[in-house]
Amino acid sequence: MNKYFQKEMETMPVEQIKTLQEEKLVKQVKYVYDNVEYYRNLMDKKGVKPEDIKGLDDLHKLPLLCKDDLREAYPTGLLATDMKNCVRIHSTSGTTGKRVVAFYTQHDVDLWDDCCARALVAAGATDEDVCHVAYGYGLFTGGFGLNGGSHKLGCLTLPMSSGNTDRQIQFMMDLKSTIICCTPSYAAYIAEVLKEKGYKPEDNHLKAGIFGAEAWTEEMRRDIEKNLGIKAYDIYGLTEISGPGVAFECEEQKGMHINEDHFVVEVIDPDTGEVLPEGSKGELVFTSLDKEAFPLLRYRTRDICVLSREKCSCGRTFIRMTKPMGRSDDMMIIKGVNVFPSQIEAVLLNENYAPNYQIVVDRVNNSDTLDVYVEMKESDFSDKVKDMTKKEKHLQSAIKTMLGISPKVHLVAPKSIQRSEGKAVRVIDKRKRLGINI
Ligand code: DLL
Repeated sequence: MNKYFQKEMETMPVEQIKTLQEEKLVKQVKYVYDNVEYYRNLMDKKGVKPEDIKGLDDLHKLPLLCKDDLREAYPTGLLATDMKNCVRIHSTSGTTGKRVVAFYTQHDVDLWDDCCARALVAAGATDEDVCHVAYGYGLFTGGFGLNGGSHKLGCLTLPMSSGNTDRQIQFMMDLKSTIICCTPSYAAYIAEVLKEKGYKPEDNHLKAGIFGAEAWTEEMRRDIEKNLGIKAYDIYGLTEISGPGVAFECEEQKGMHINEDHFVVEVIDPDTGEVLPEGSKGELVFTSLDKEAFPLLRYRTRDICVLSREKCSCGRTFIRMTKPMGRSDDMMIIKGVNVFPSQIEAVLLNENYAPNYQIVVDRVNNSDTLDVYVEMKESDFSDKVKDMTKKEKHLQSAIKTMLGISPKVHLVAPKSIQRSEGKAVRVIDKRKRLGINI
């Protein structure tokens, strides 16, 4: 069984990776300057010319690019090639403002497929596997991305898309799916429905799952692994930088290897934009190295992570990123305290609740309120008010210990919180209606 999809790249000595990145970077910067007026203007404003970028040490001289730039340049302002050379678009699921549209040439799709194939192989997949892709297909990159990787590897690909969970289960059982790719929240839901239908974890043929596109905790990983009887791997990516497969987990499950032959990564202080030394916690910034249609230089992801160059026992030499610790724009400030939904999720799973919850933030009489709605498991459900109140108080105090502020916890009936088939909506921040800048 092959341990790597592209061994030469994935295990290249670090010094060589850096040399490769330098060569590609110089070319990509010139290509962007020559072909993307929007970015050329930003560089001119900063007084940087392509000749000033001779290697990785010069990267910080380039202007940072953020989502607002992409919105401003919508739809084609950052396109670097003629539209006739493009074969596909994808788009973000943004609910506010203009969507972001990313373009791909065939070359871009090929590289992206490689990245996803690497992720599949790292999760133990071979061409003998049946790869069940239950990420959404369409403008979202999840379905097509993993589909492309699965094809390239030669798996039998089931392009299920998300939703219609009964049909997912029927195909999974009848066609003996061995690898499942979907959001972690959908995997948890599929596991729940399997259980309801009377299946035990050992009844399915799955051996691994490739889950990403949203924040999920180690506790949730253990839950999914137990309930589906699989090993659960993380995968990271974003539409602007291609889609899933920018980084992927190996059997170590200690952070995700970033495909450094295609992307350079930096970590910056989200407030000042200053580049931070390796090992610091900060915002991830990516620079594409060999894209044709939608190359982005120094794109701010808003994802907060730590990078590590520590040697990995899997043999891959690509730098690793931690699971994003929430997005800097996912972070809620409640009563002045920074709160990430993942902190609340970790408490709930530690306390043996299922990952079905919703967080509602509001402001009443000028004071922030935090309500956490948590679904009971069937087995824990009680119609005795006293029992429920005791459980709510216990959870309230566990969350207070984690966050430092006290939420109001509401235990709600099993199945009363809407399940997600794609990215779960965990937070409703009602303060937005007050025009508060949150
Ligand atoms: O979510 C691409 C993707 C599809 C990744 C399938 C993995 C699997 P967007 O819709 O553009 O693209 O959202 C990108 O999702 O900036 C992160 O905040 C978040 N995200 C993606 N992967 C992870 C992950 C896809 N593994 C945004 N853990 C990113 C936590 C993730 N957050």
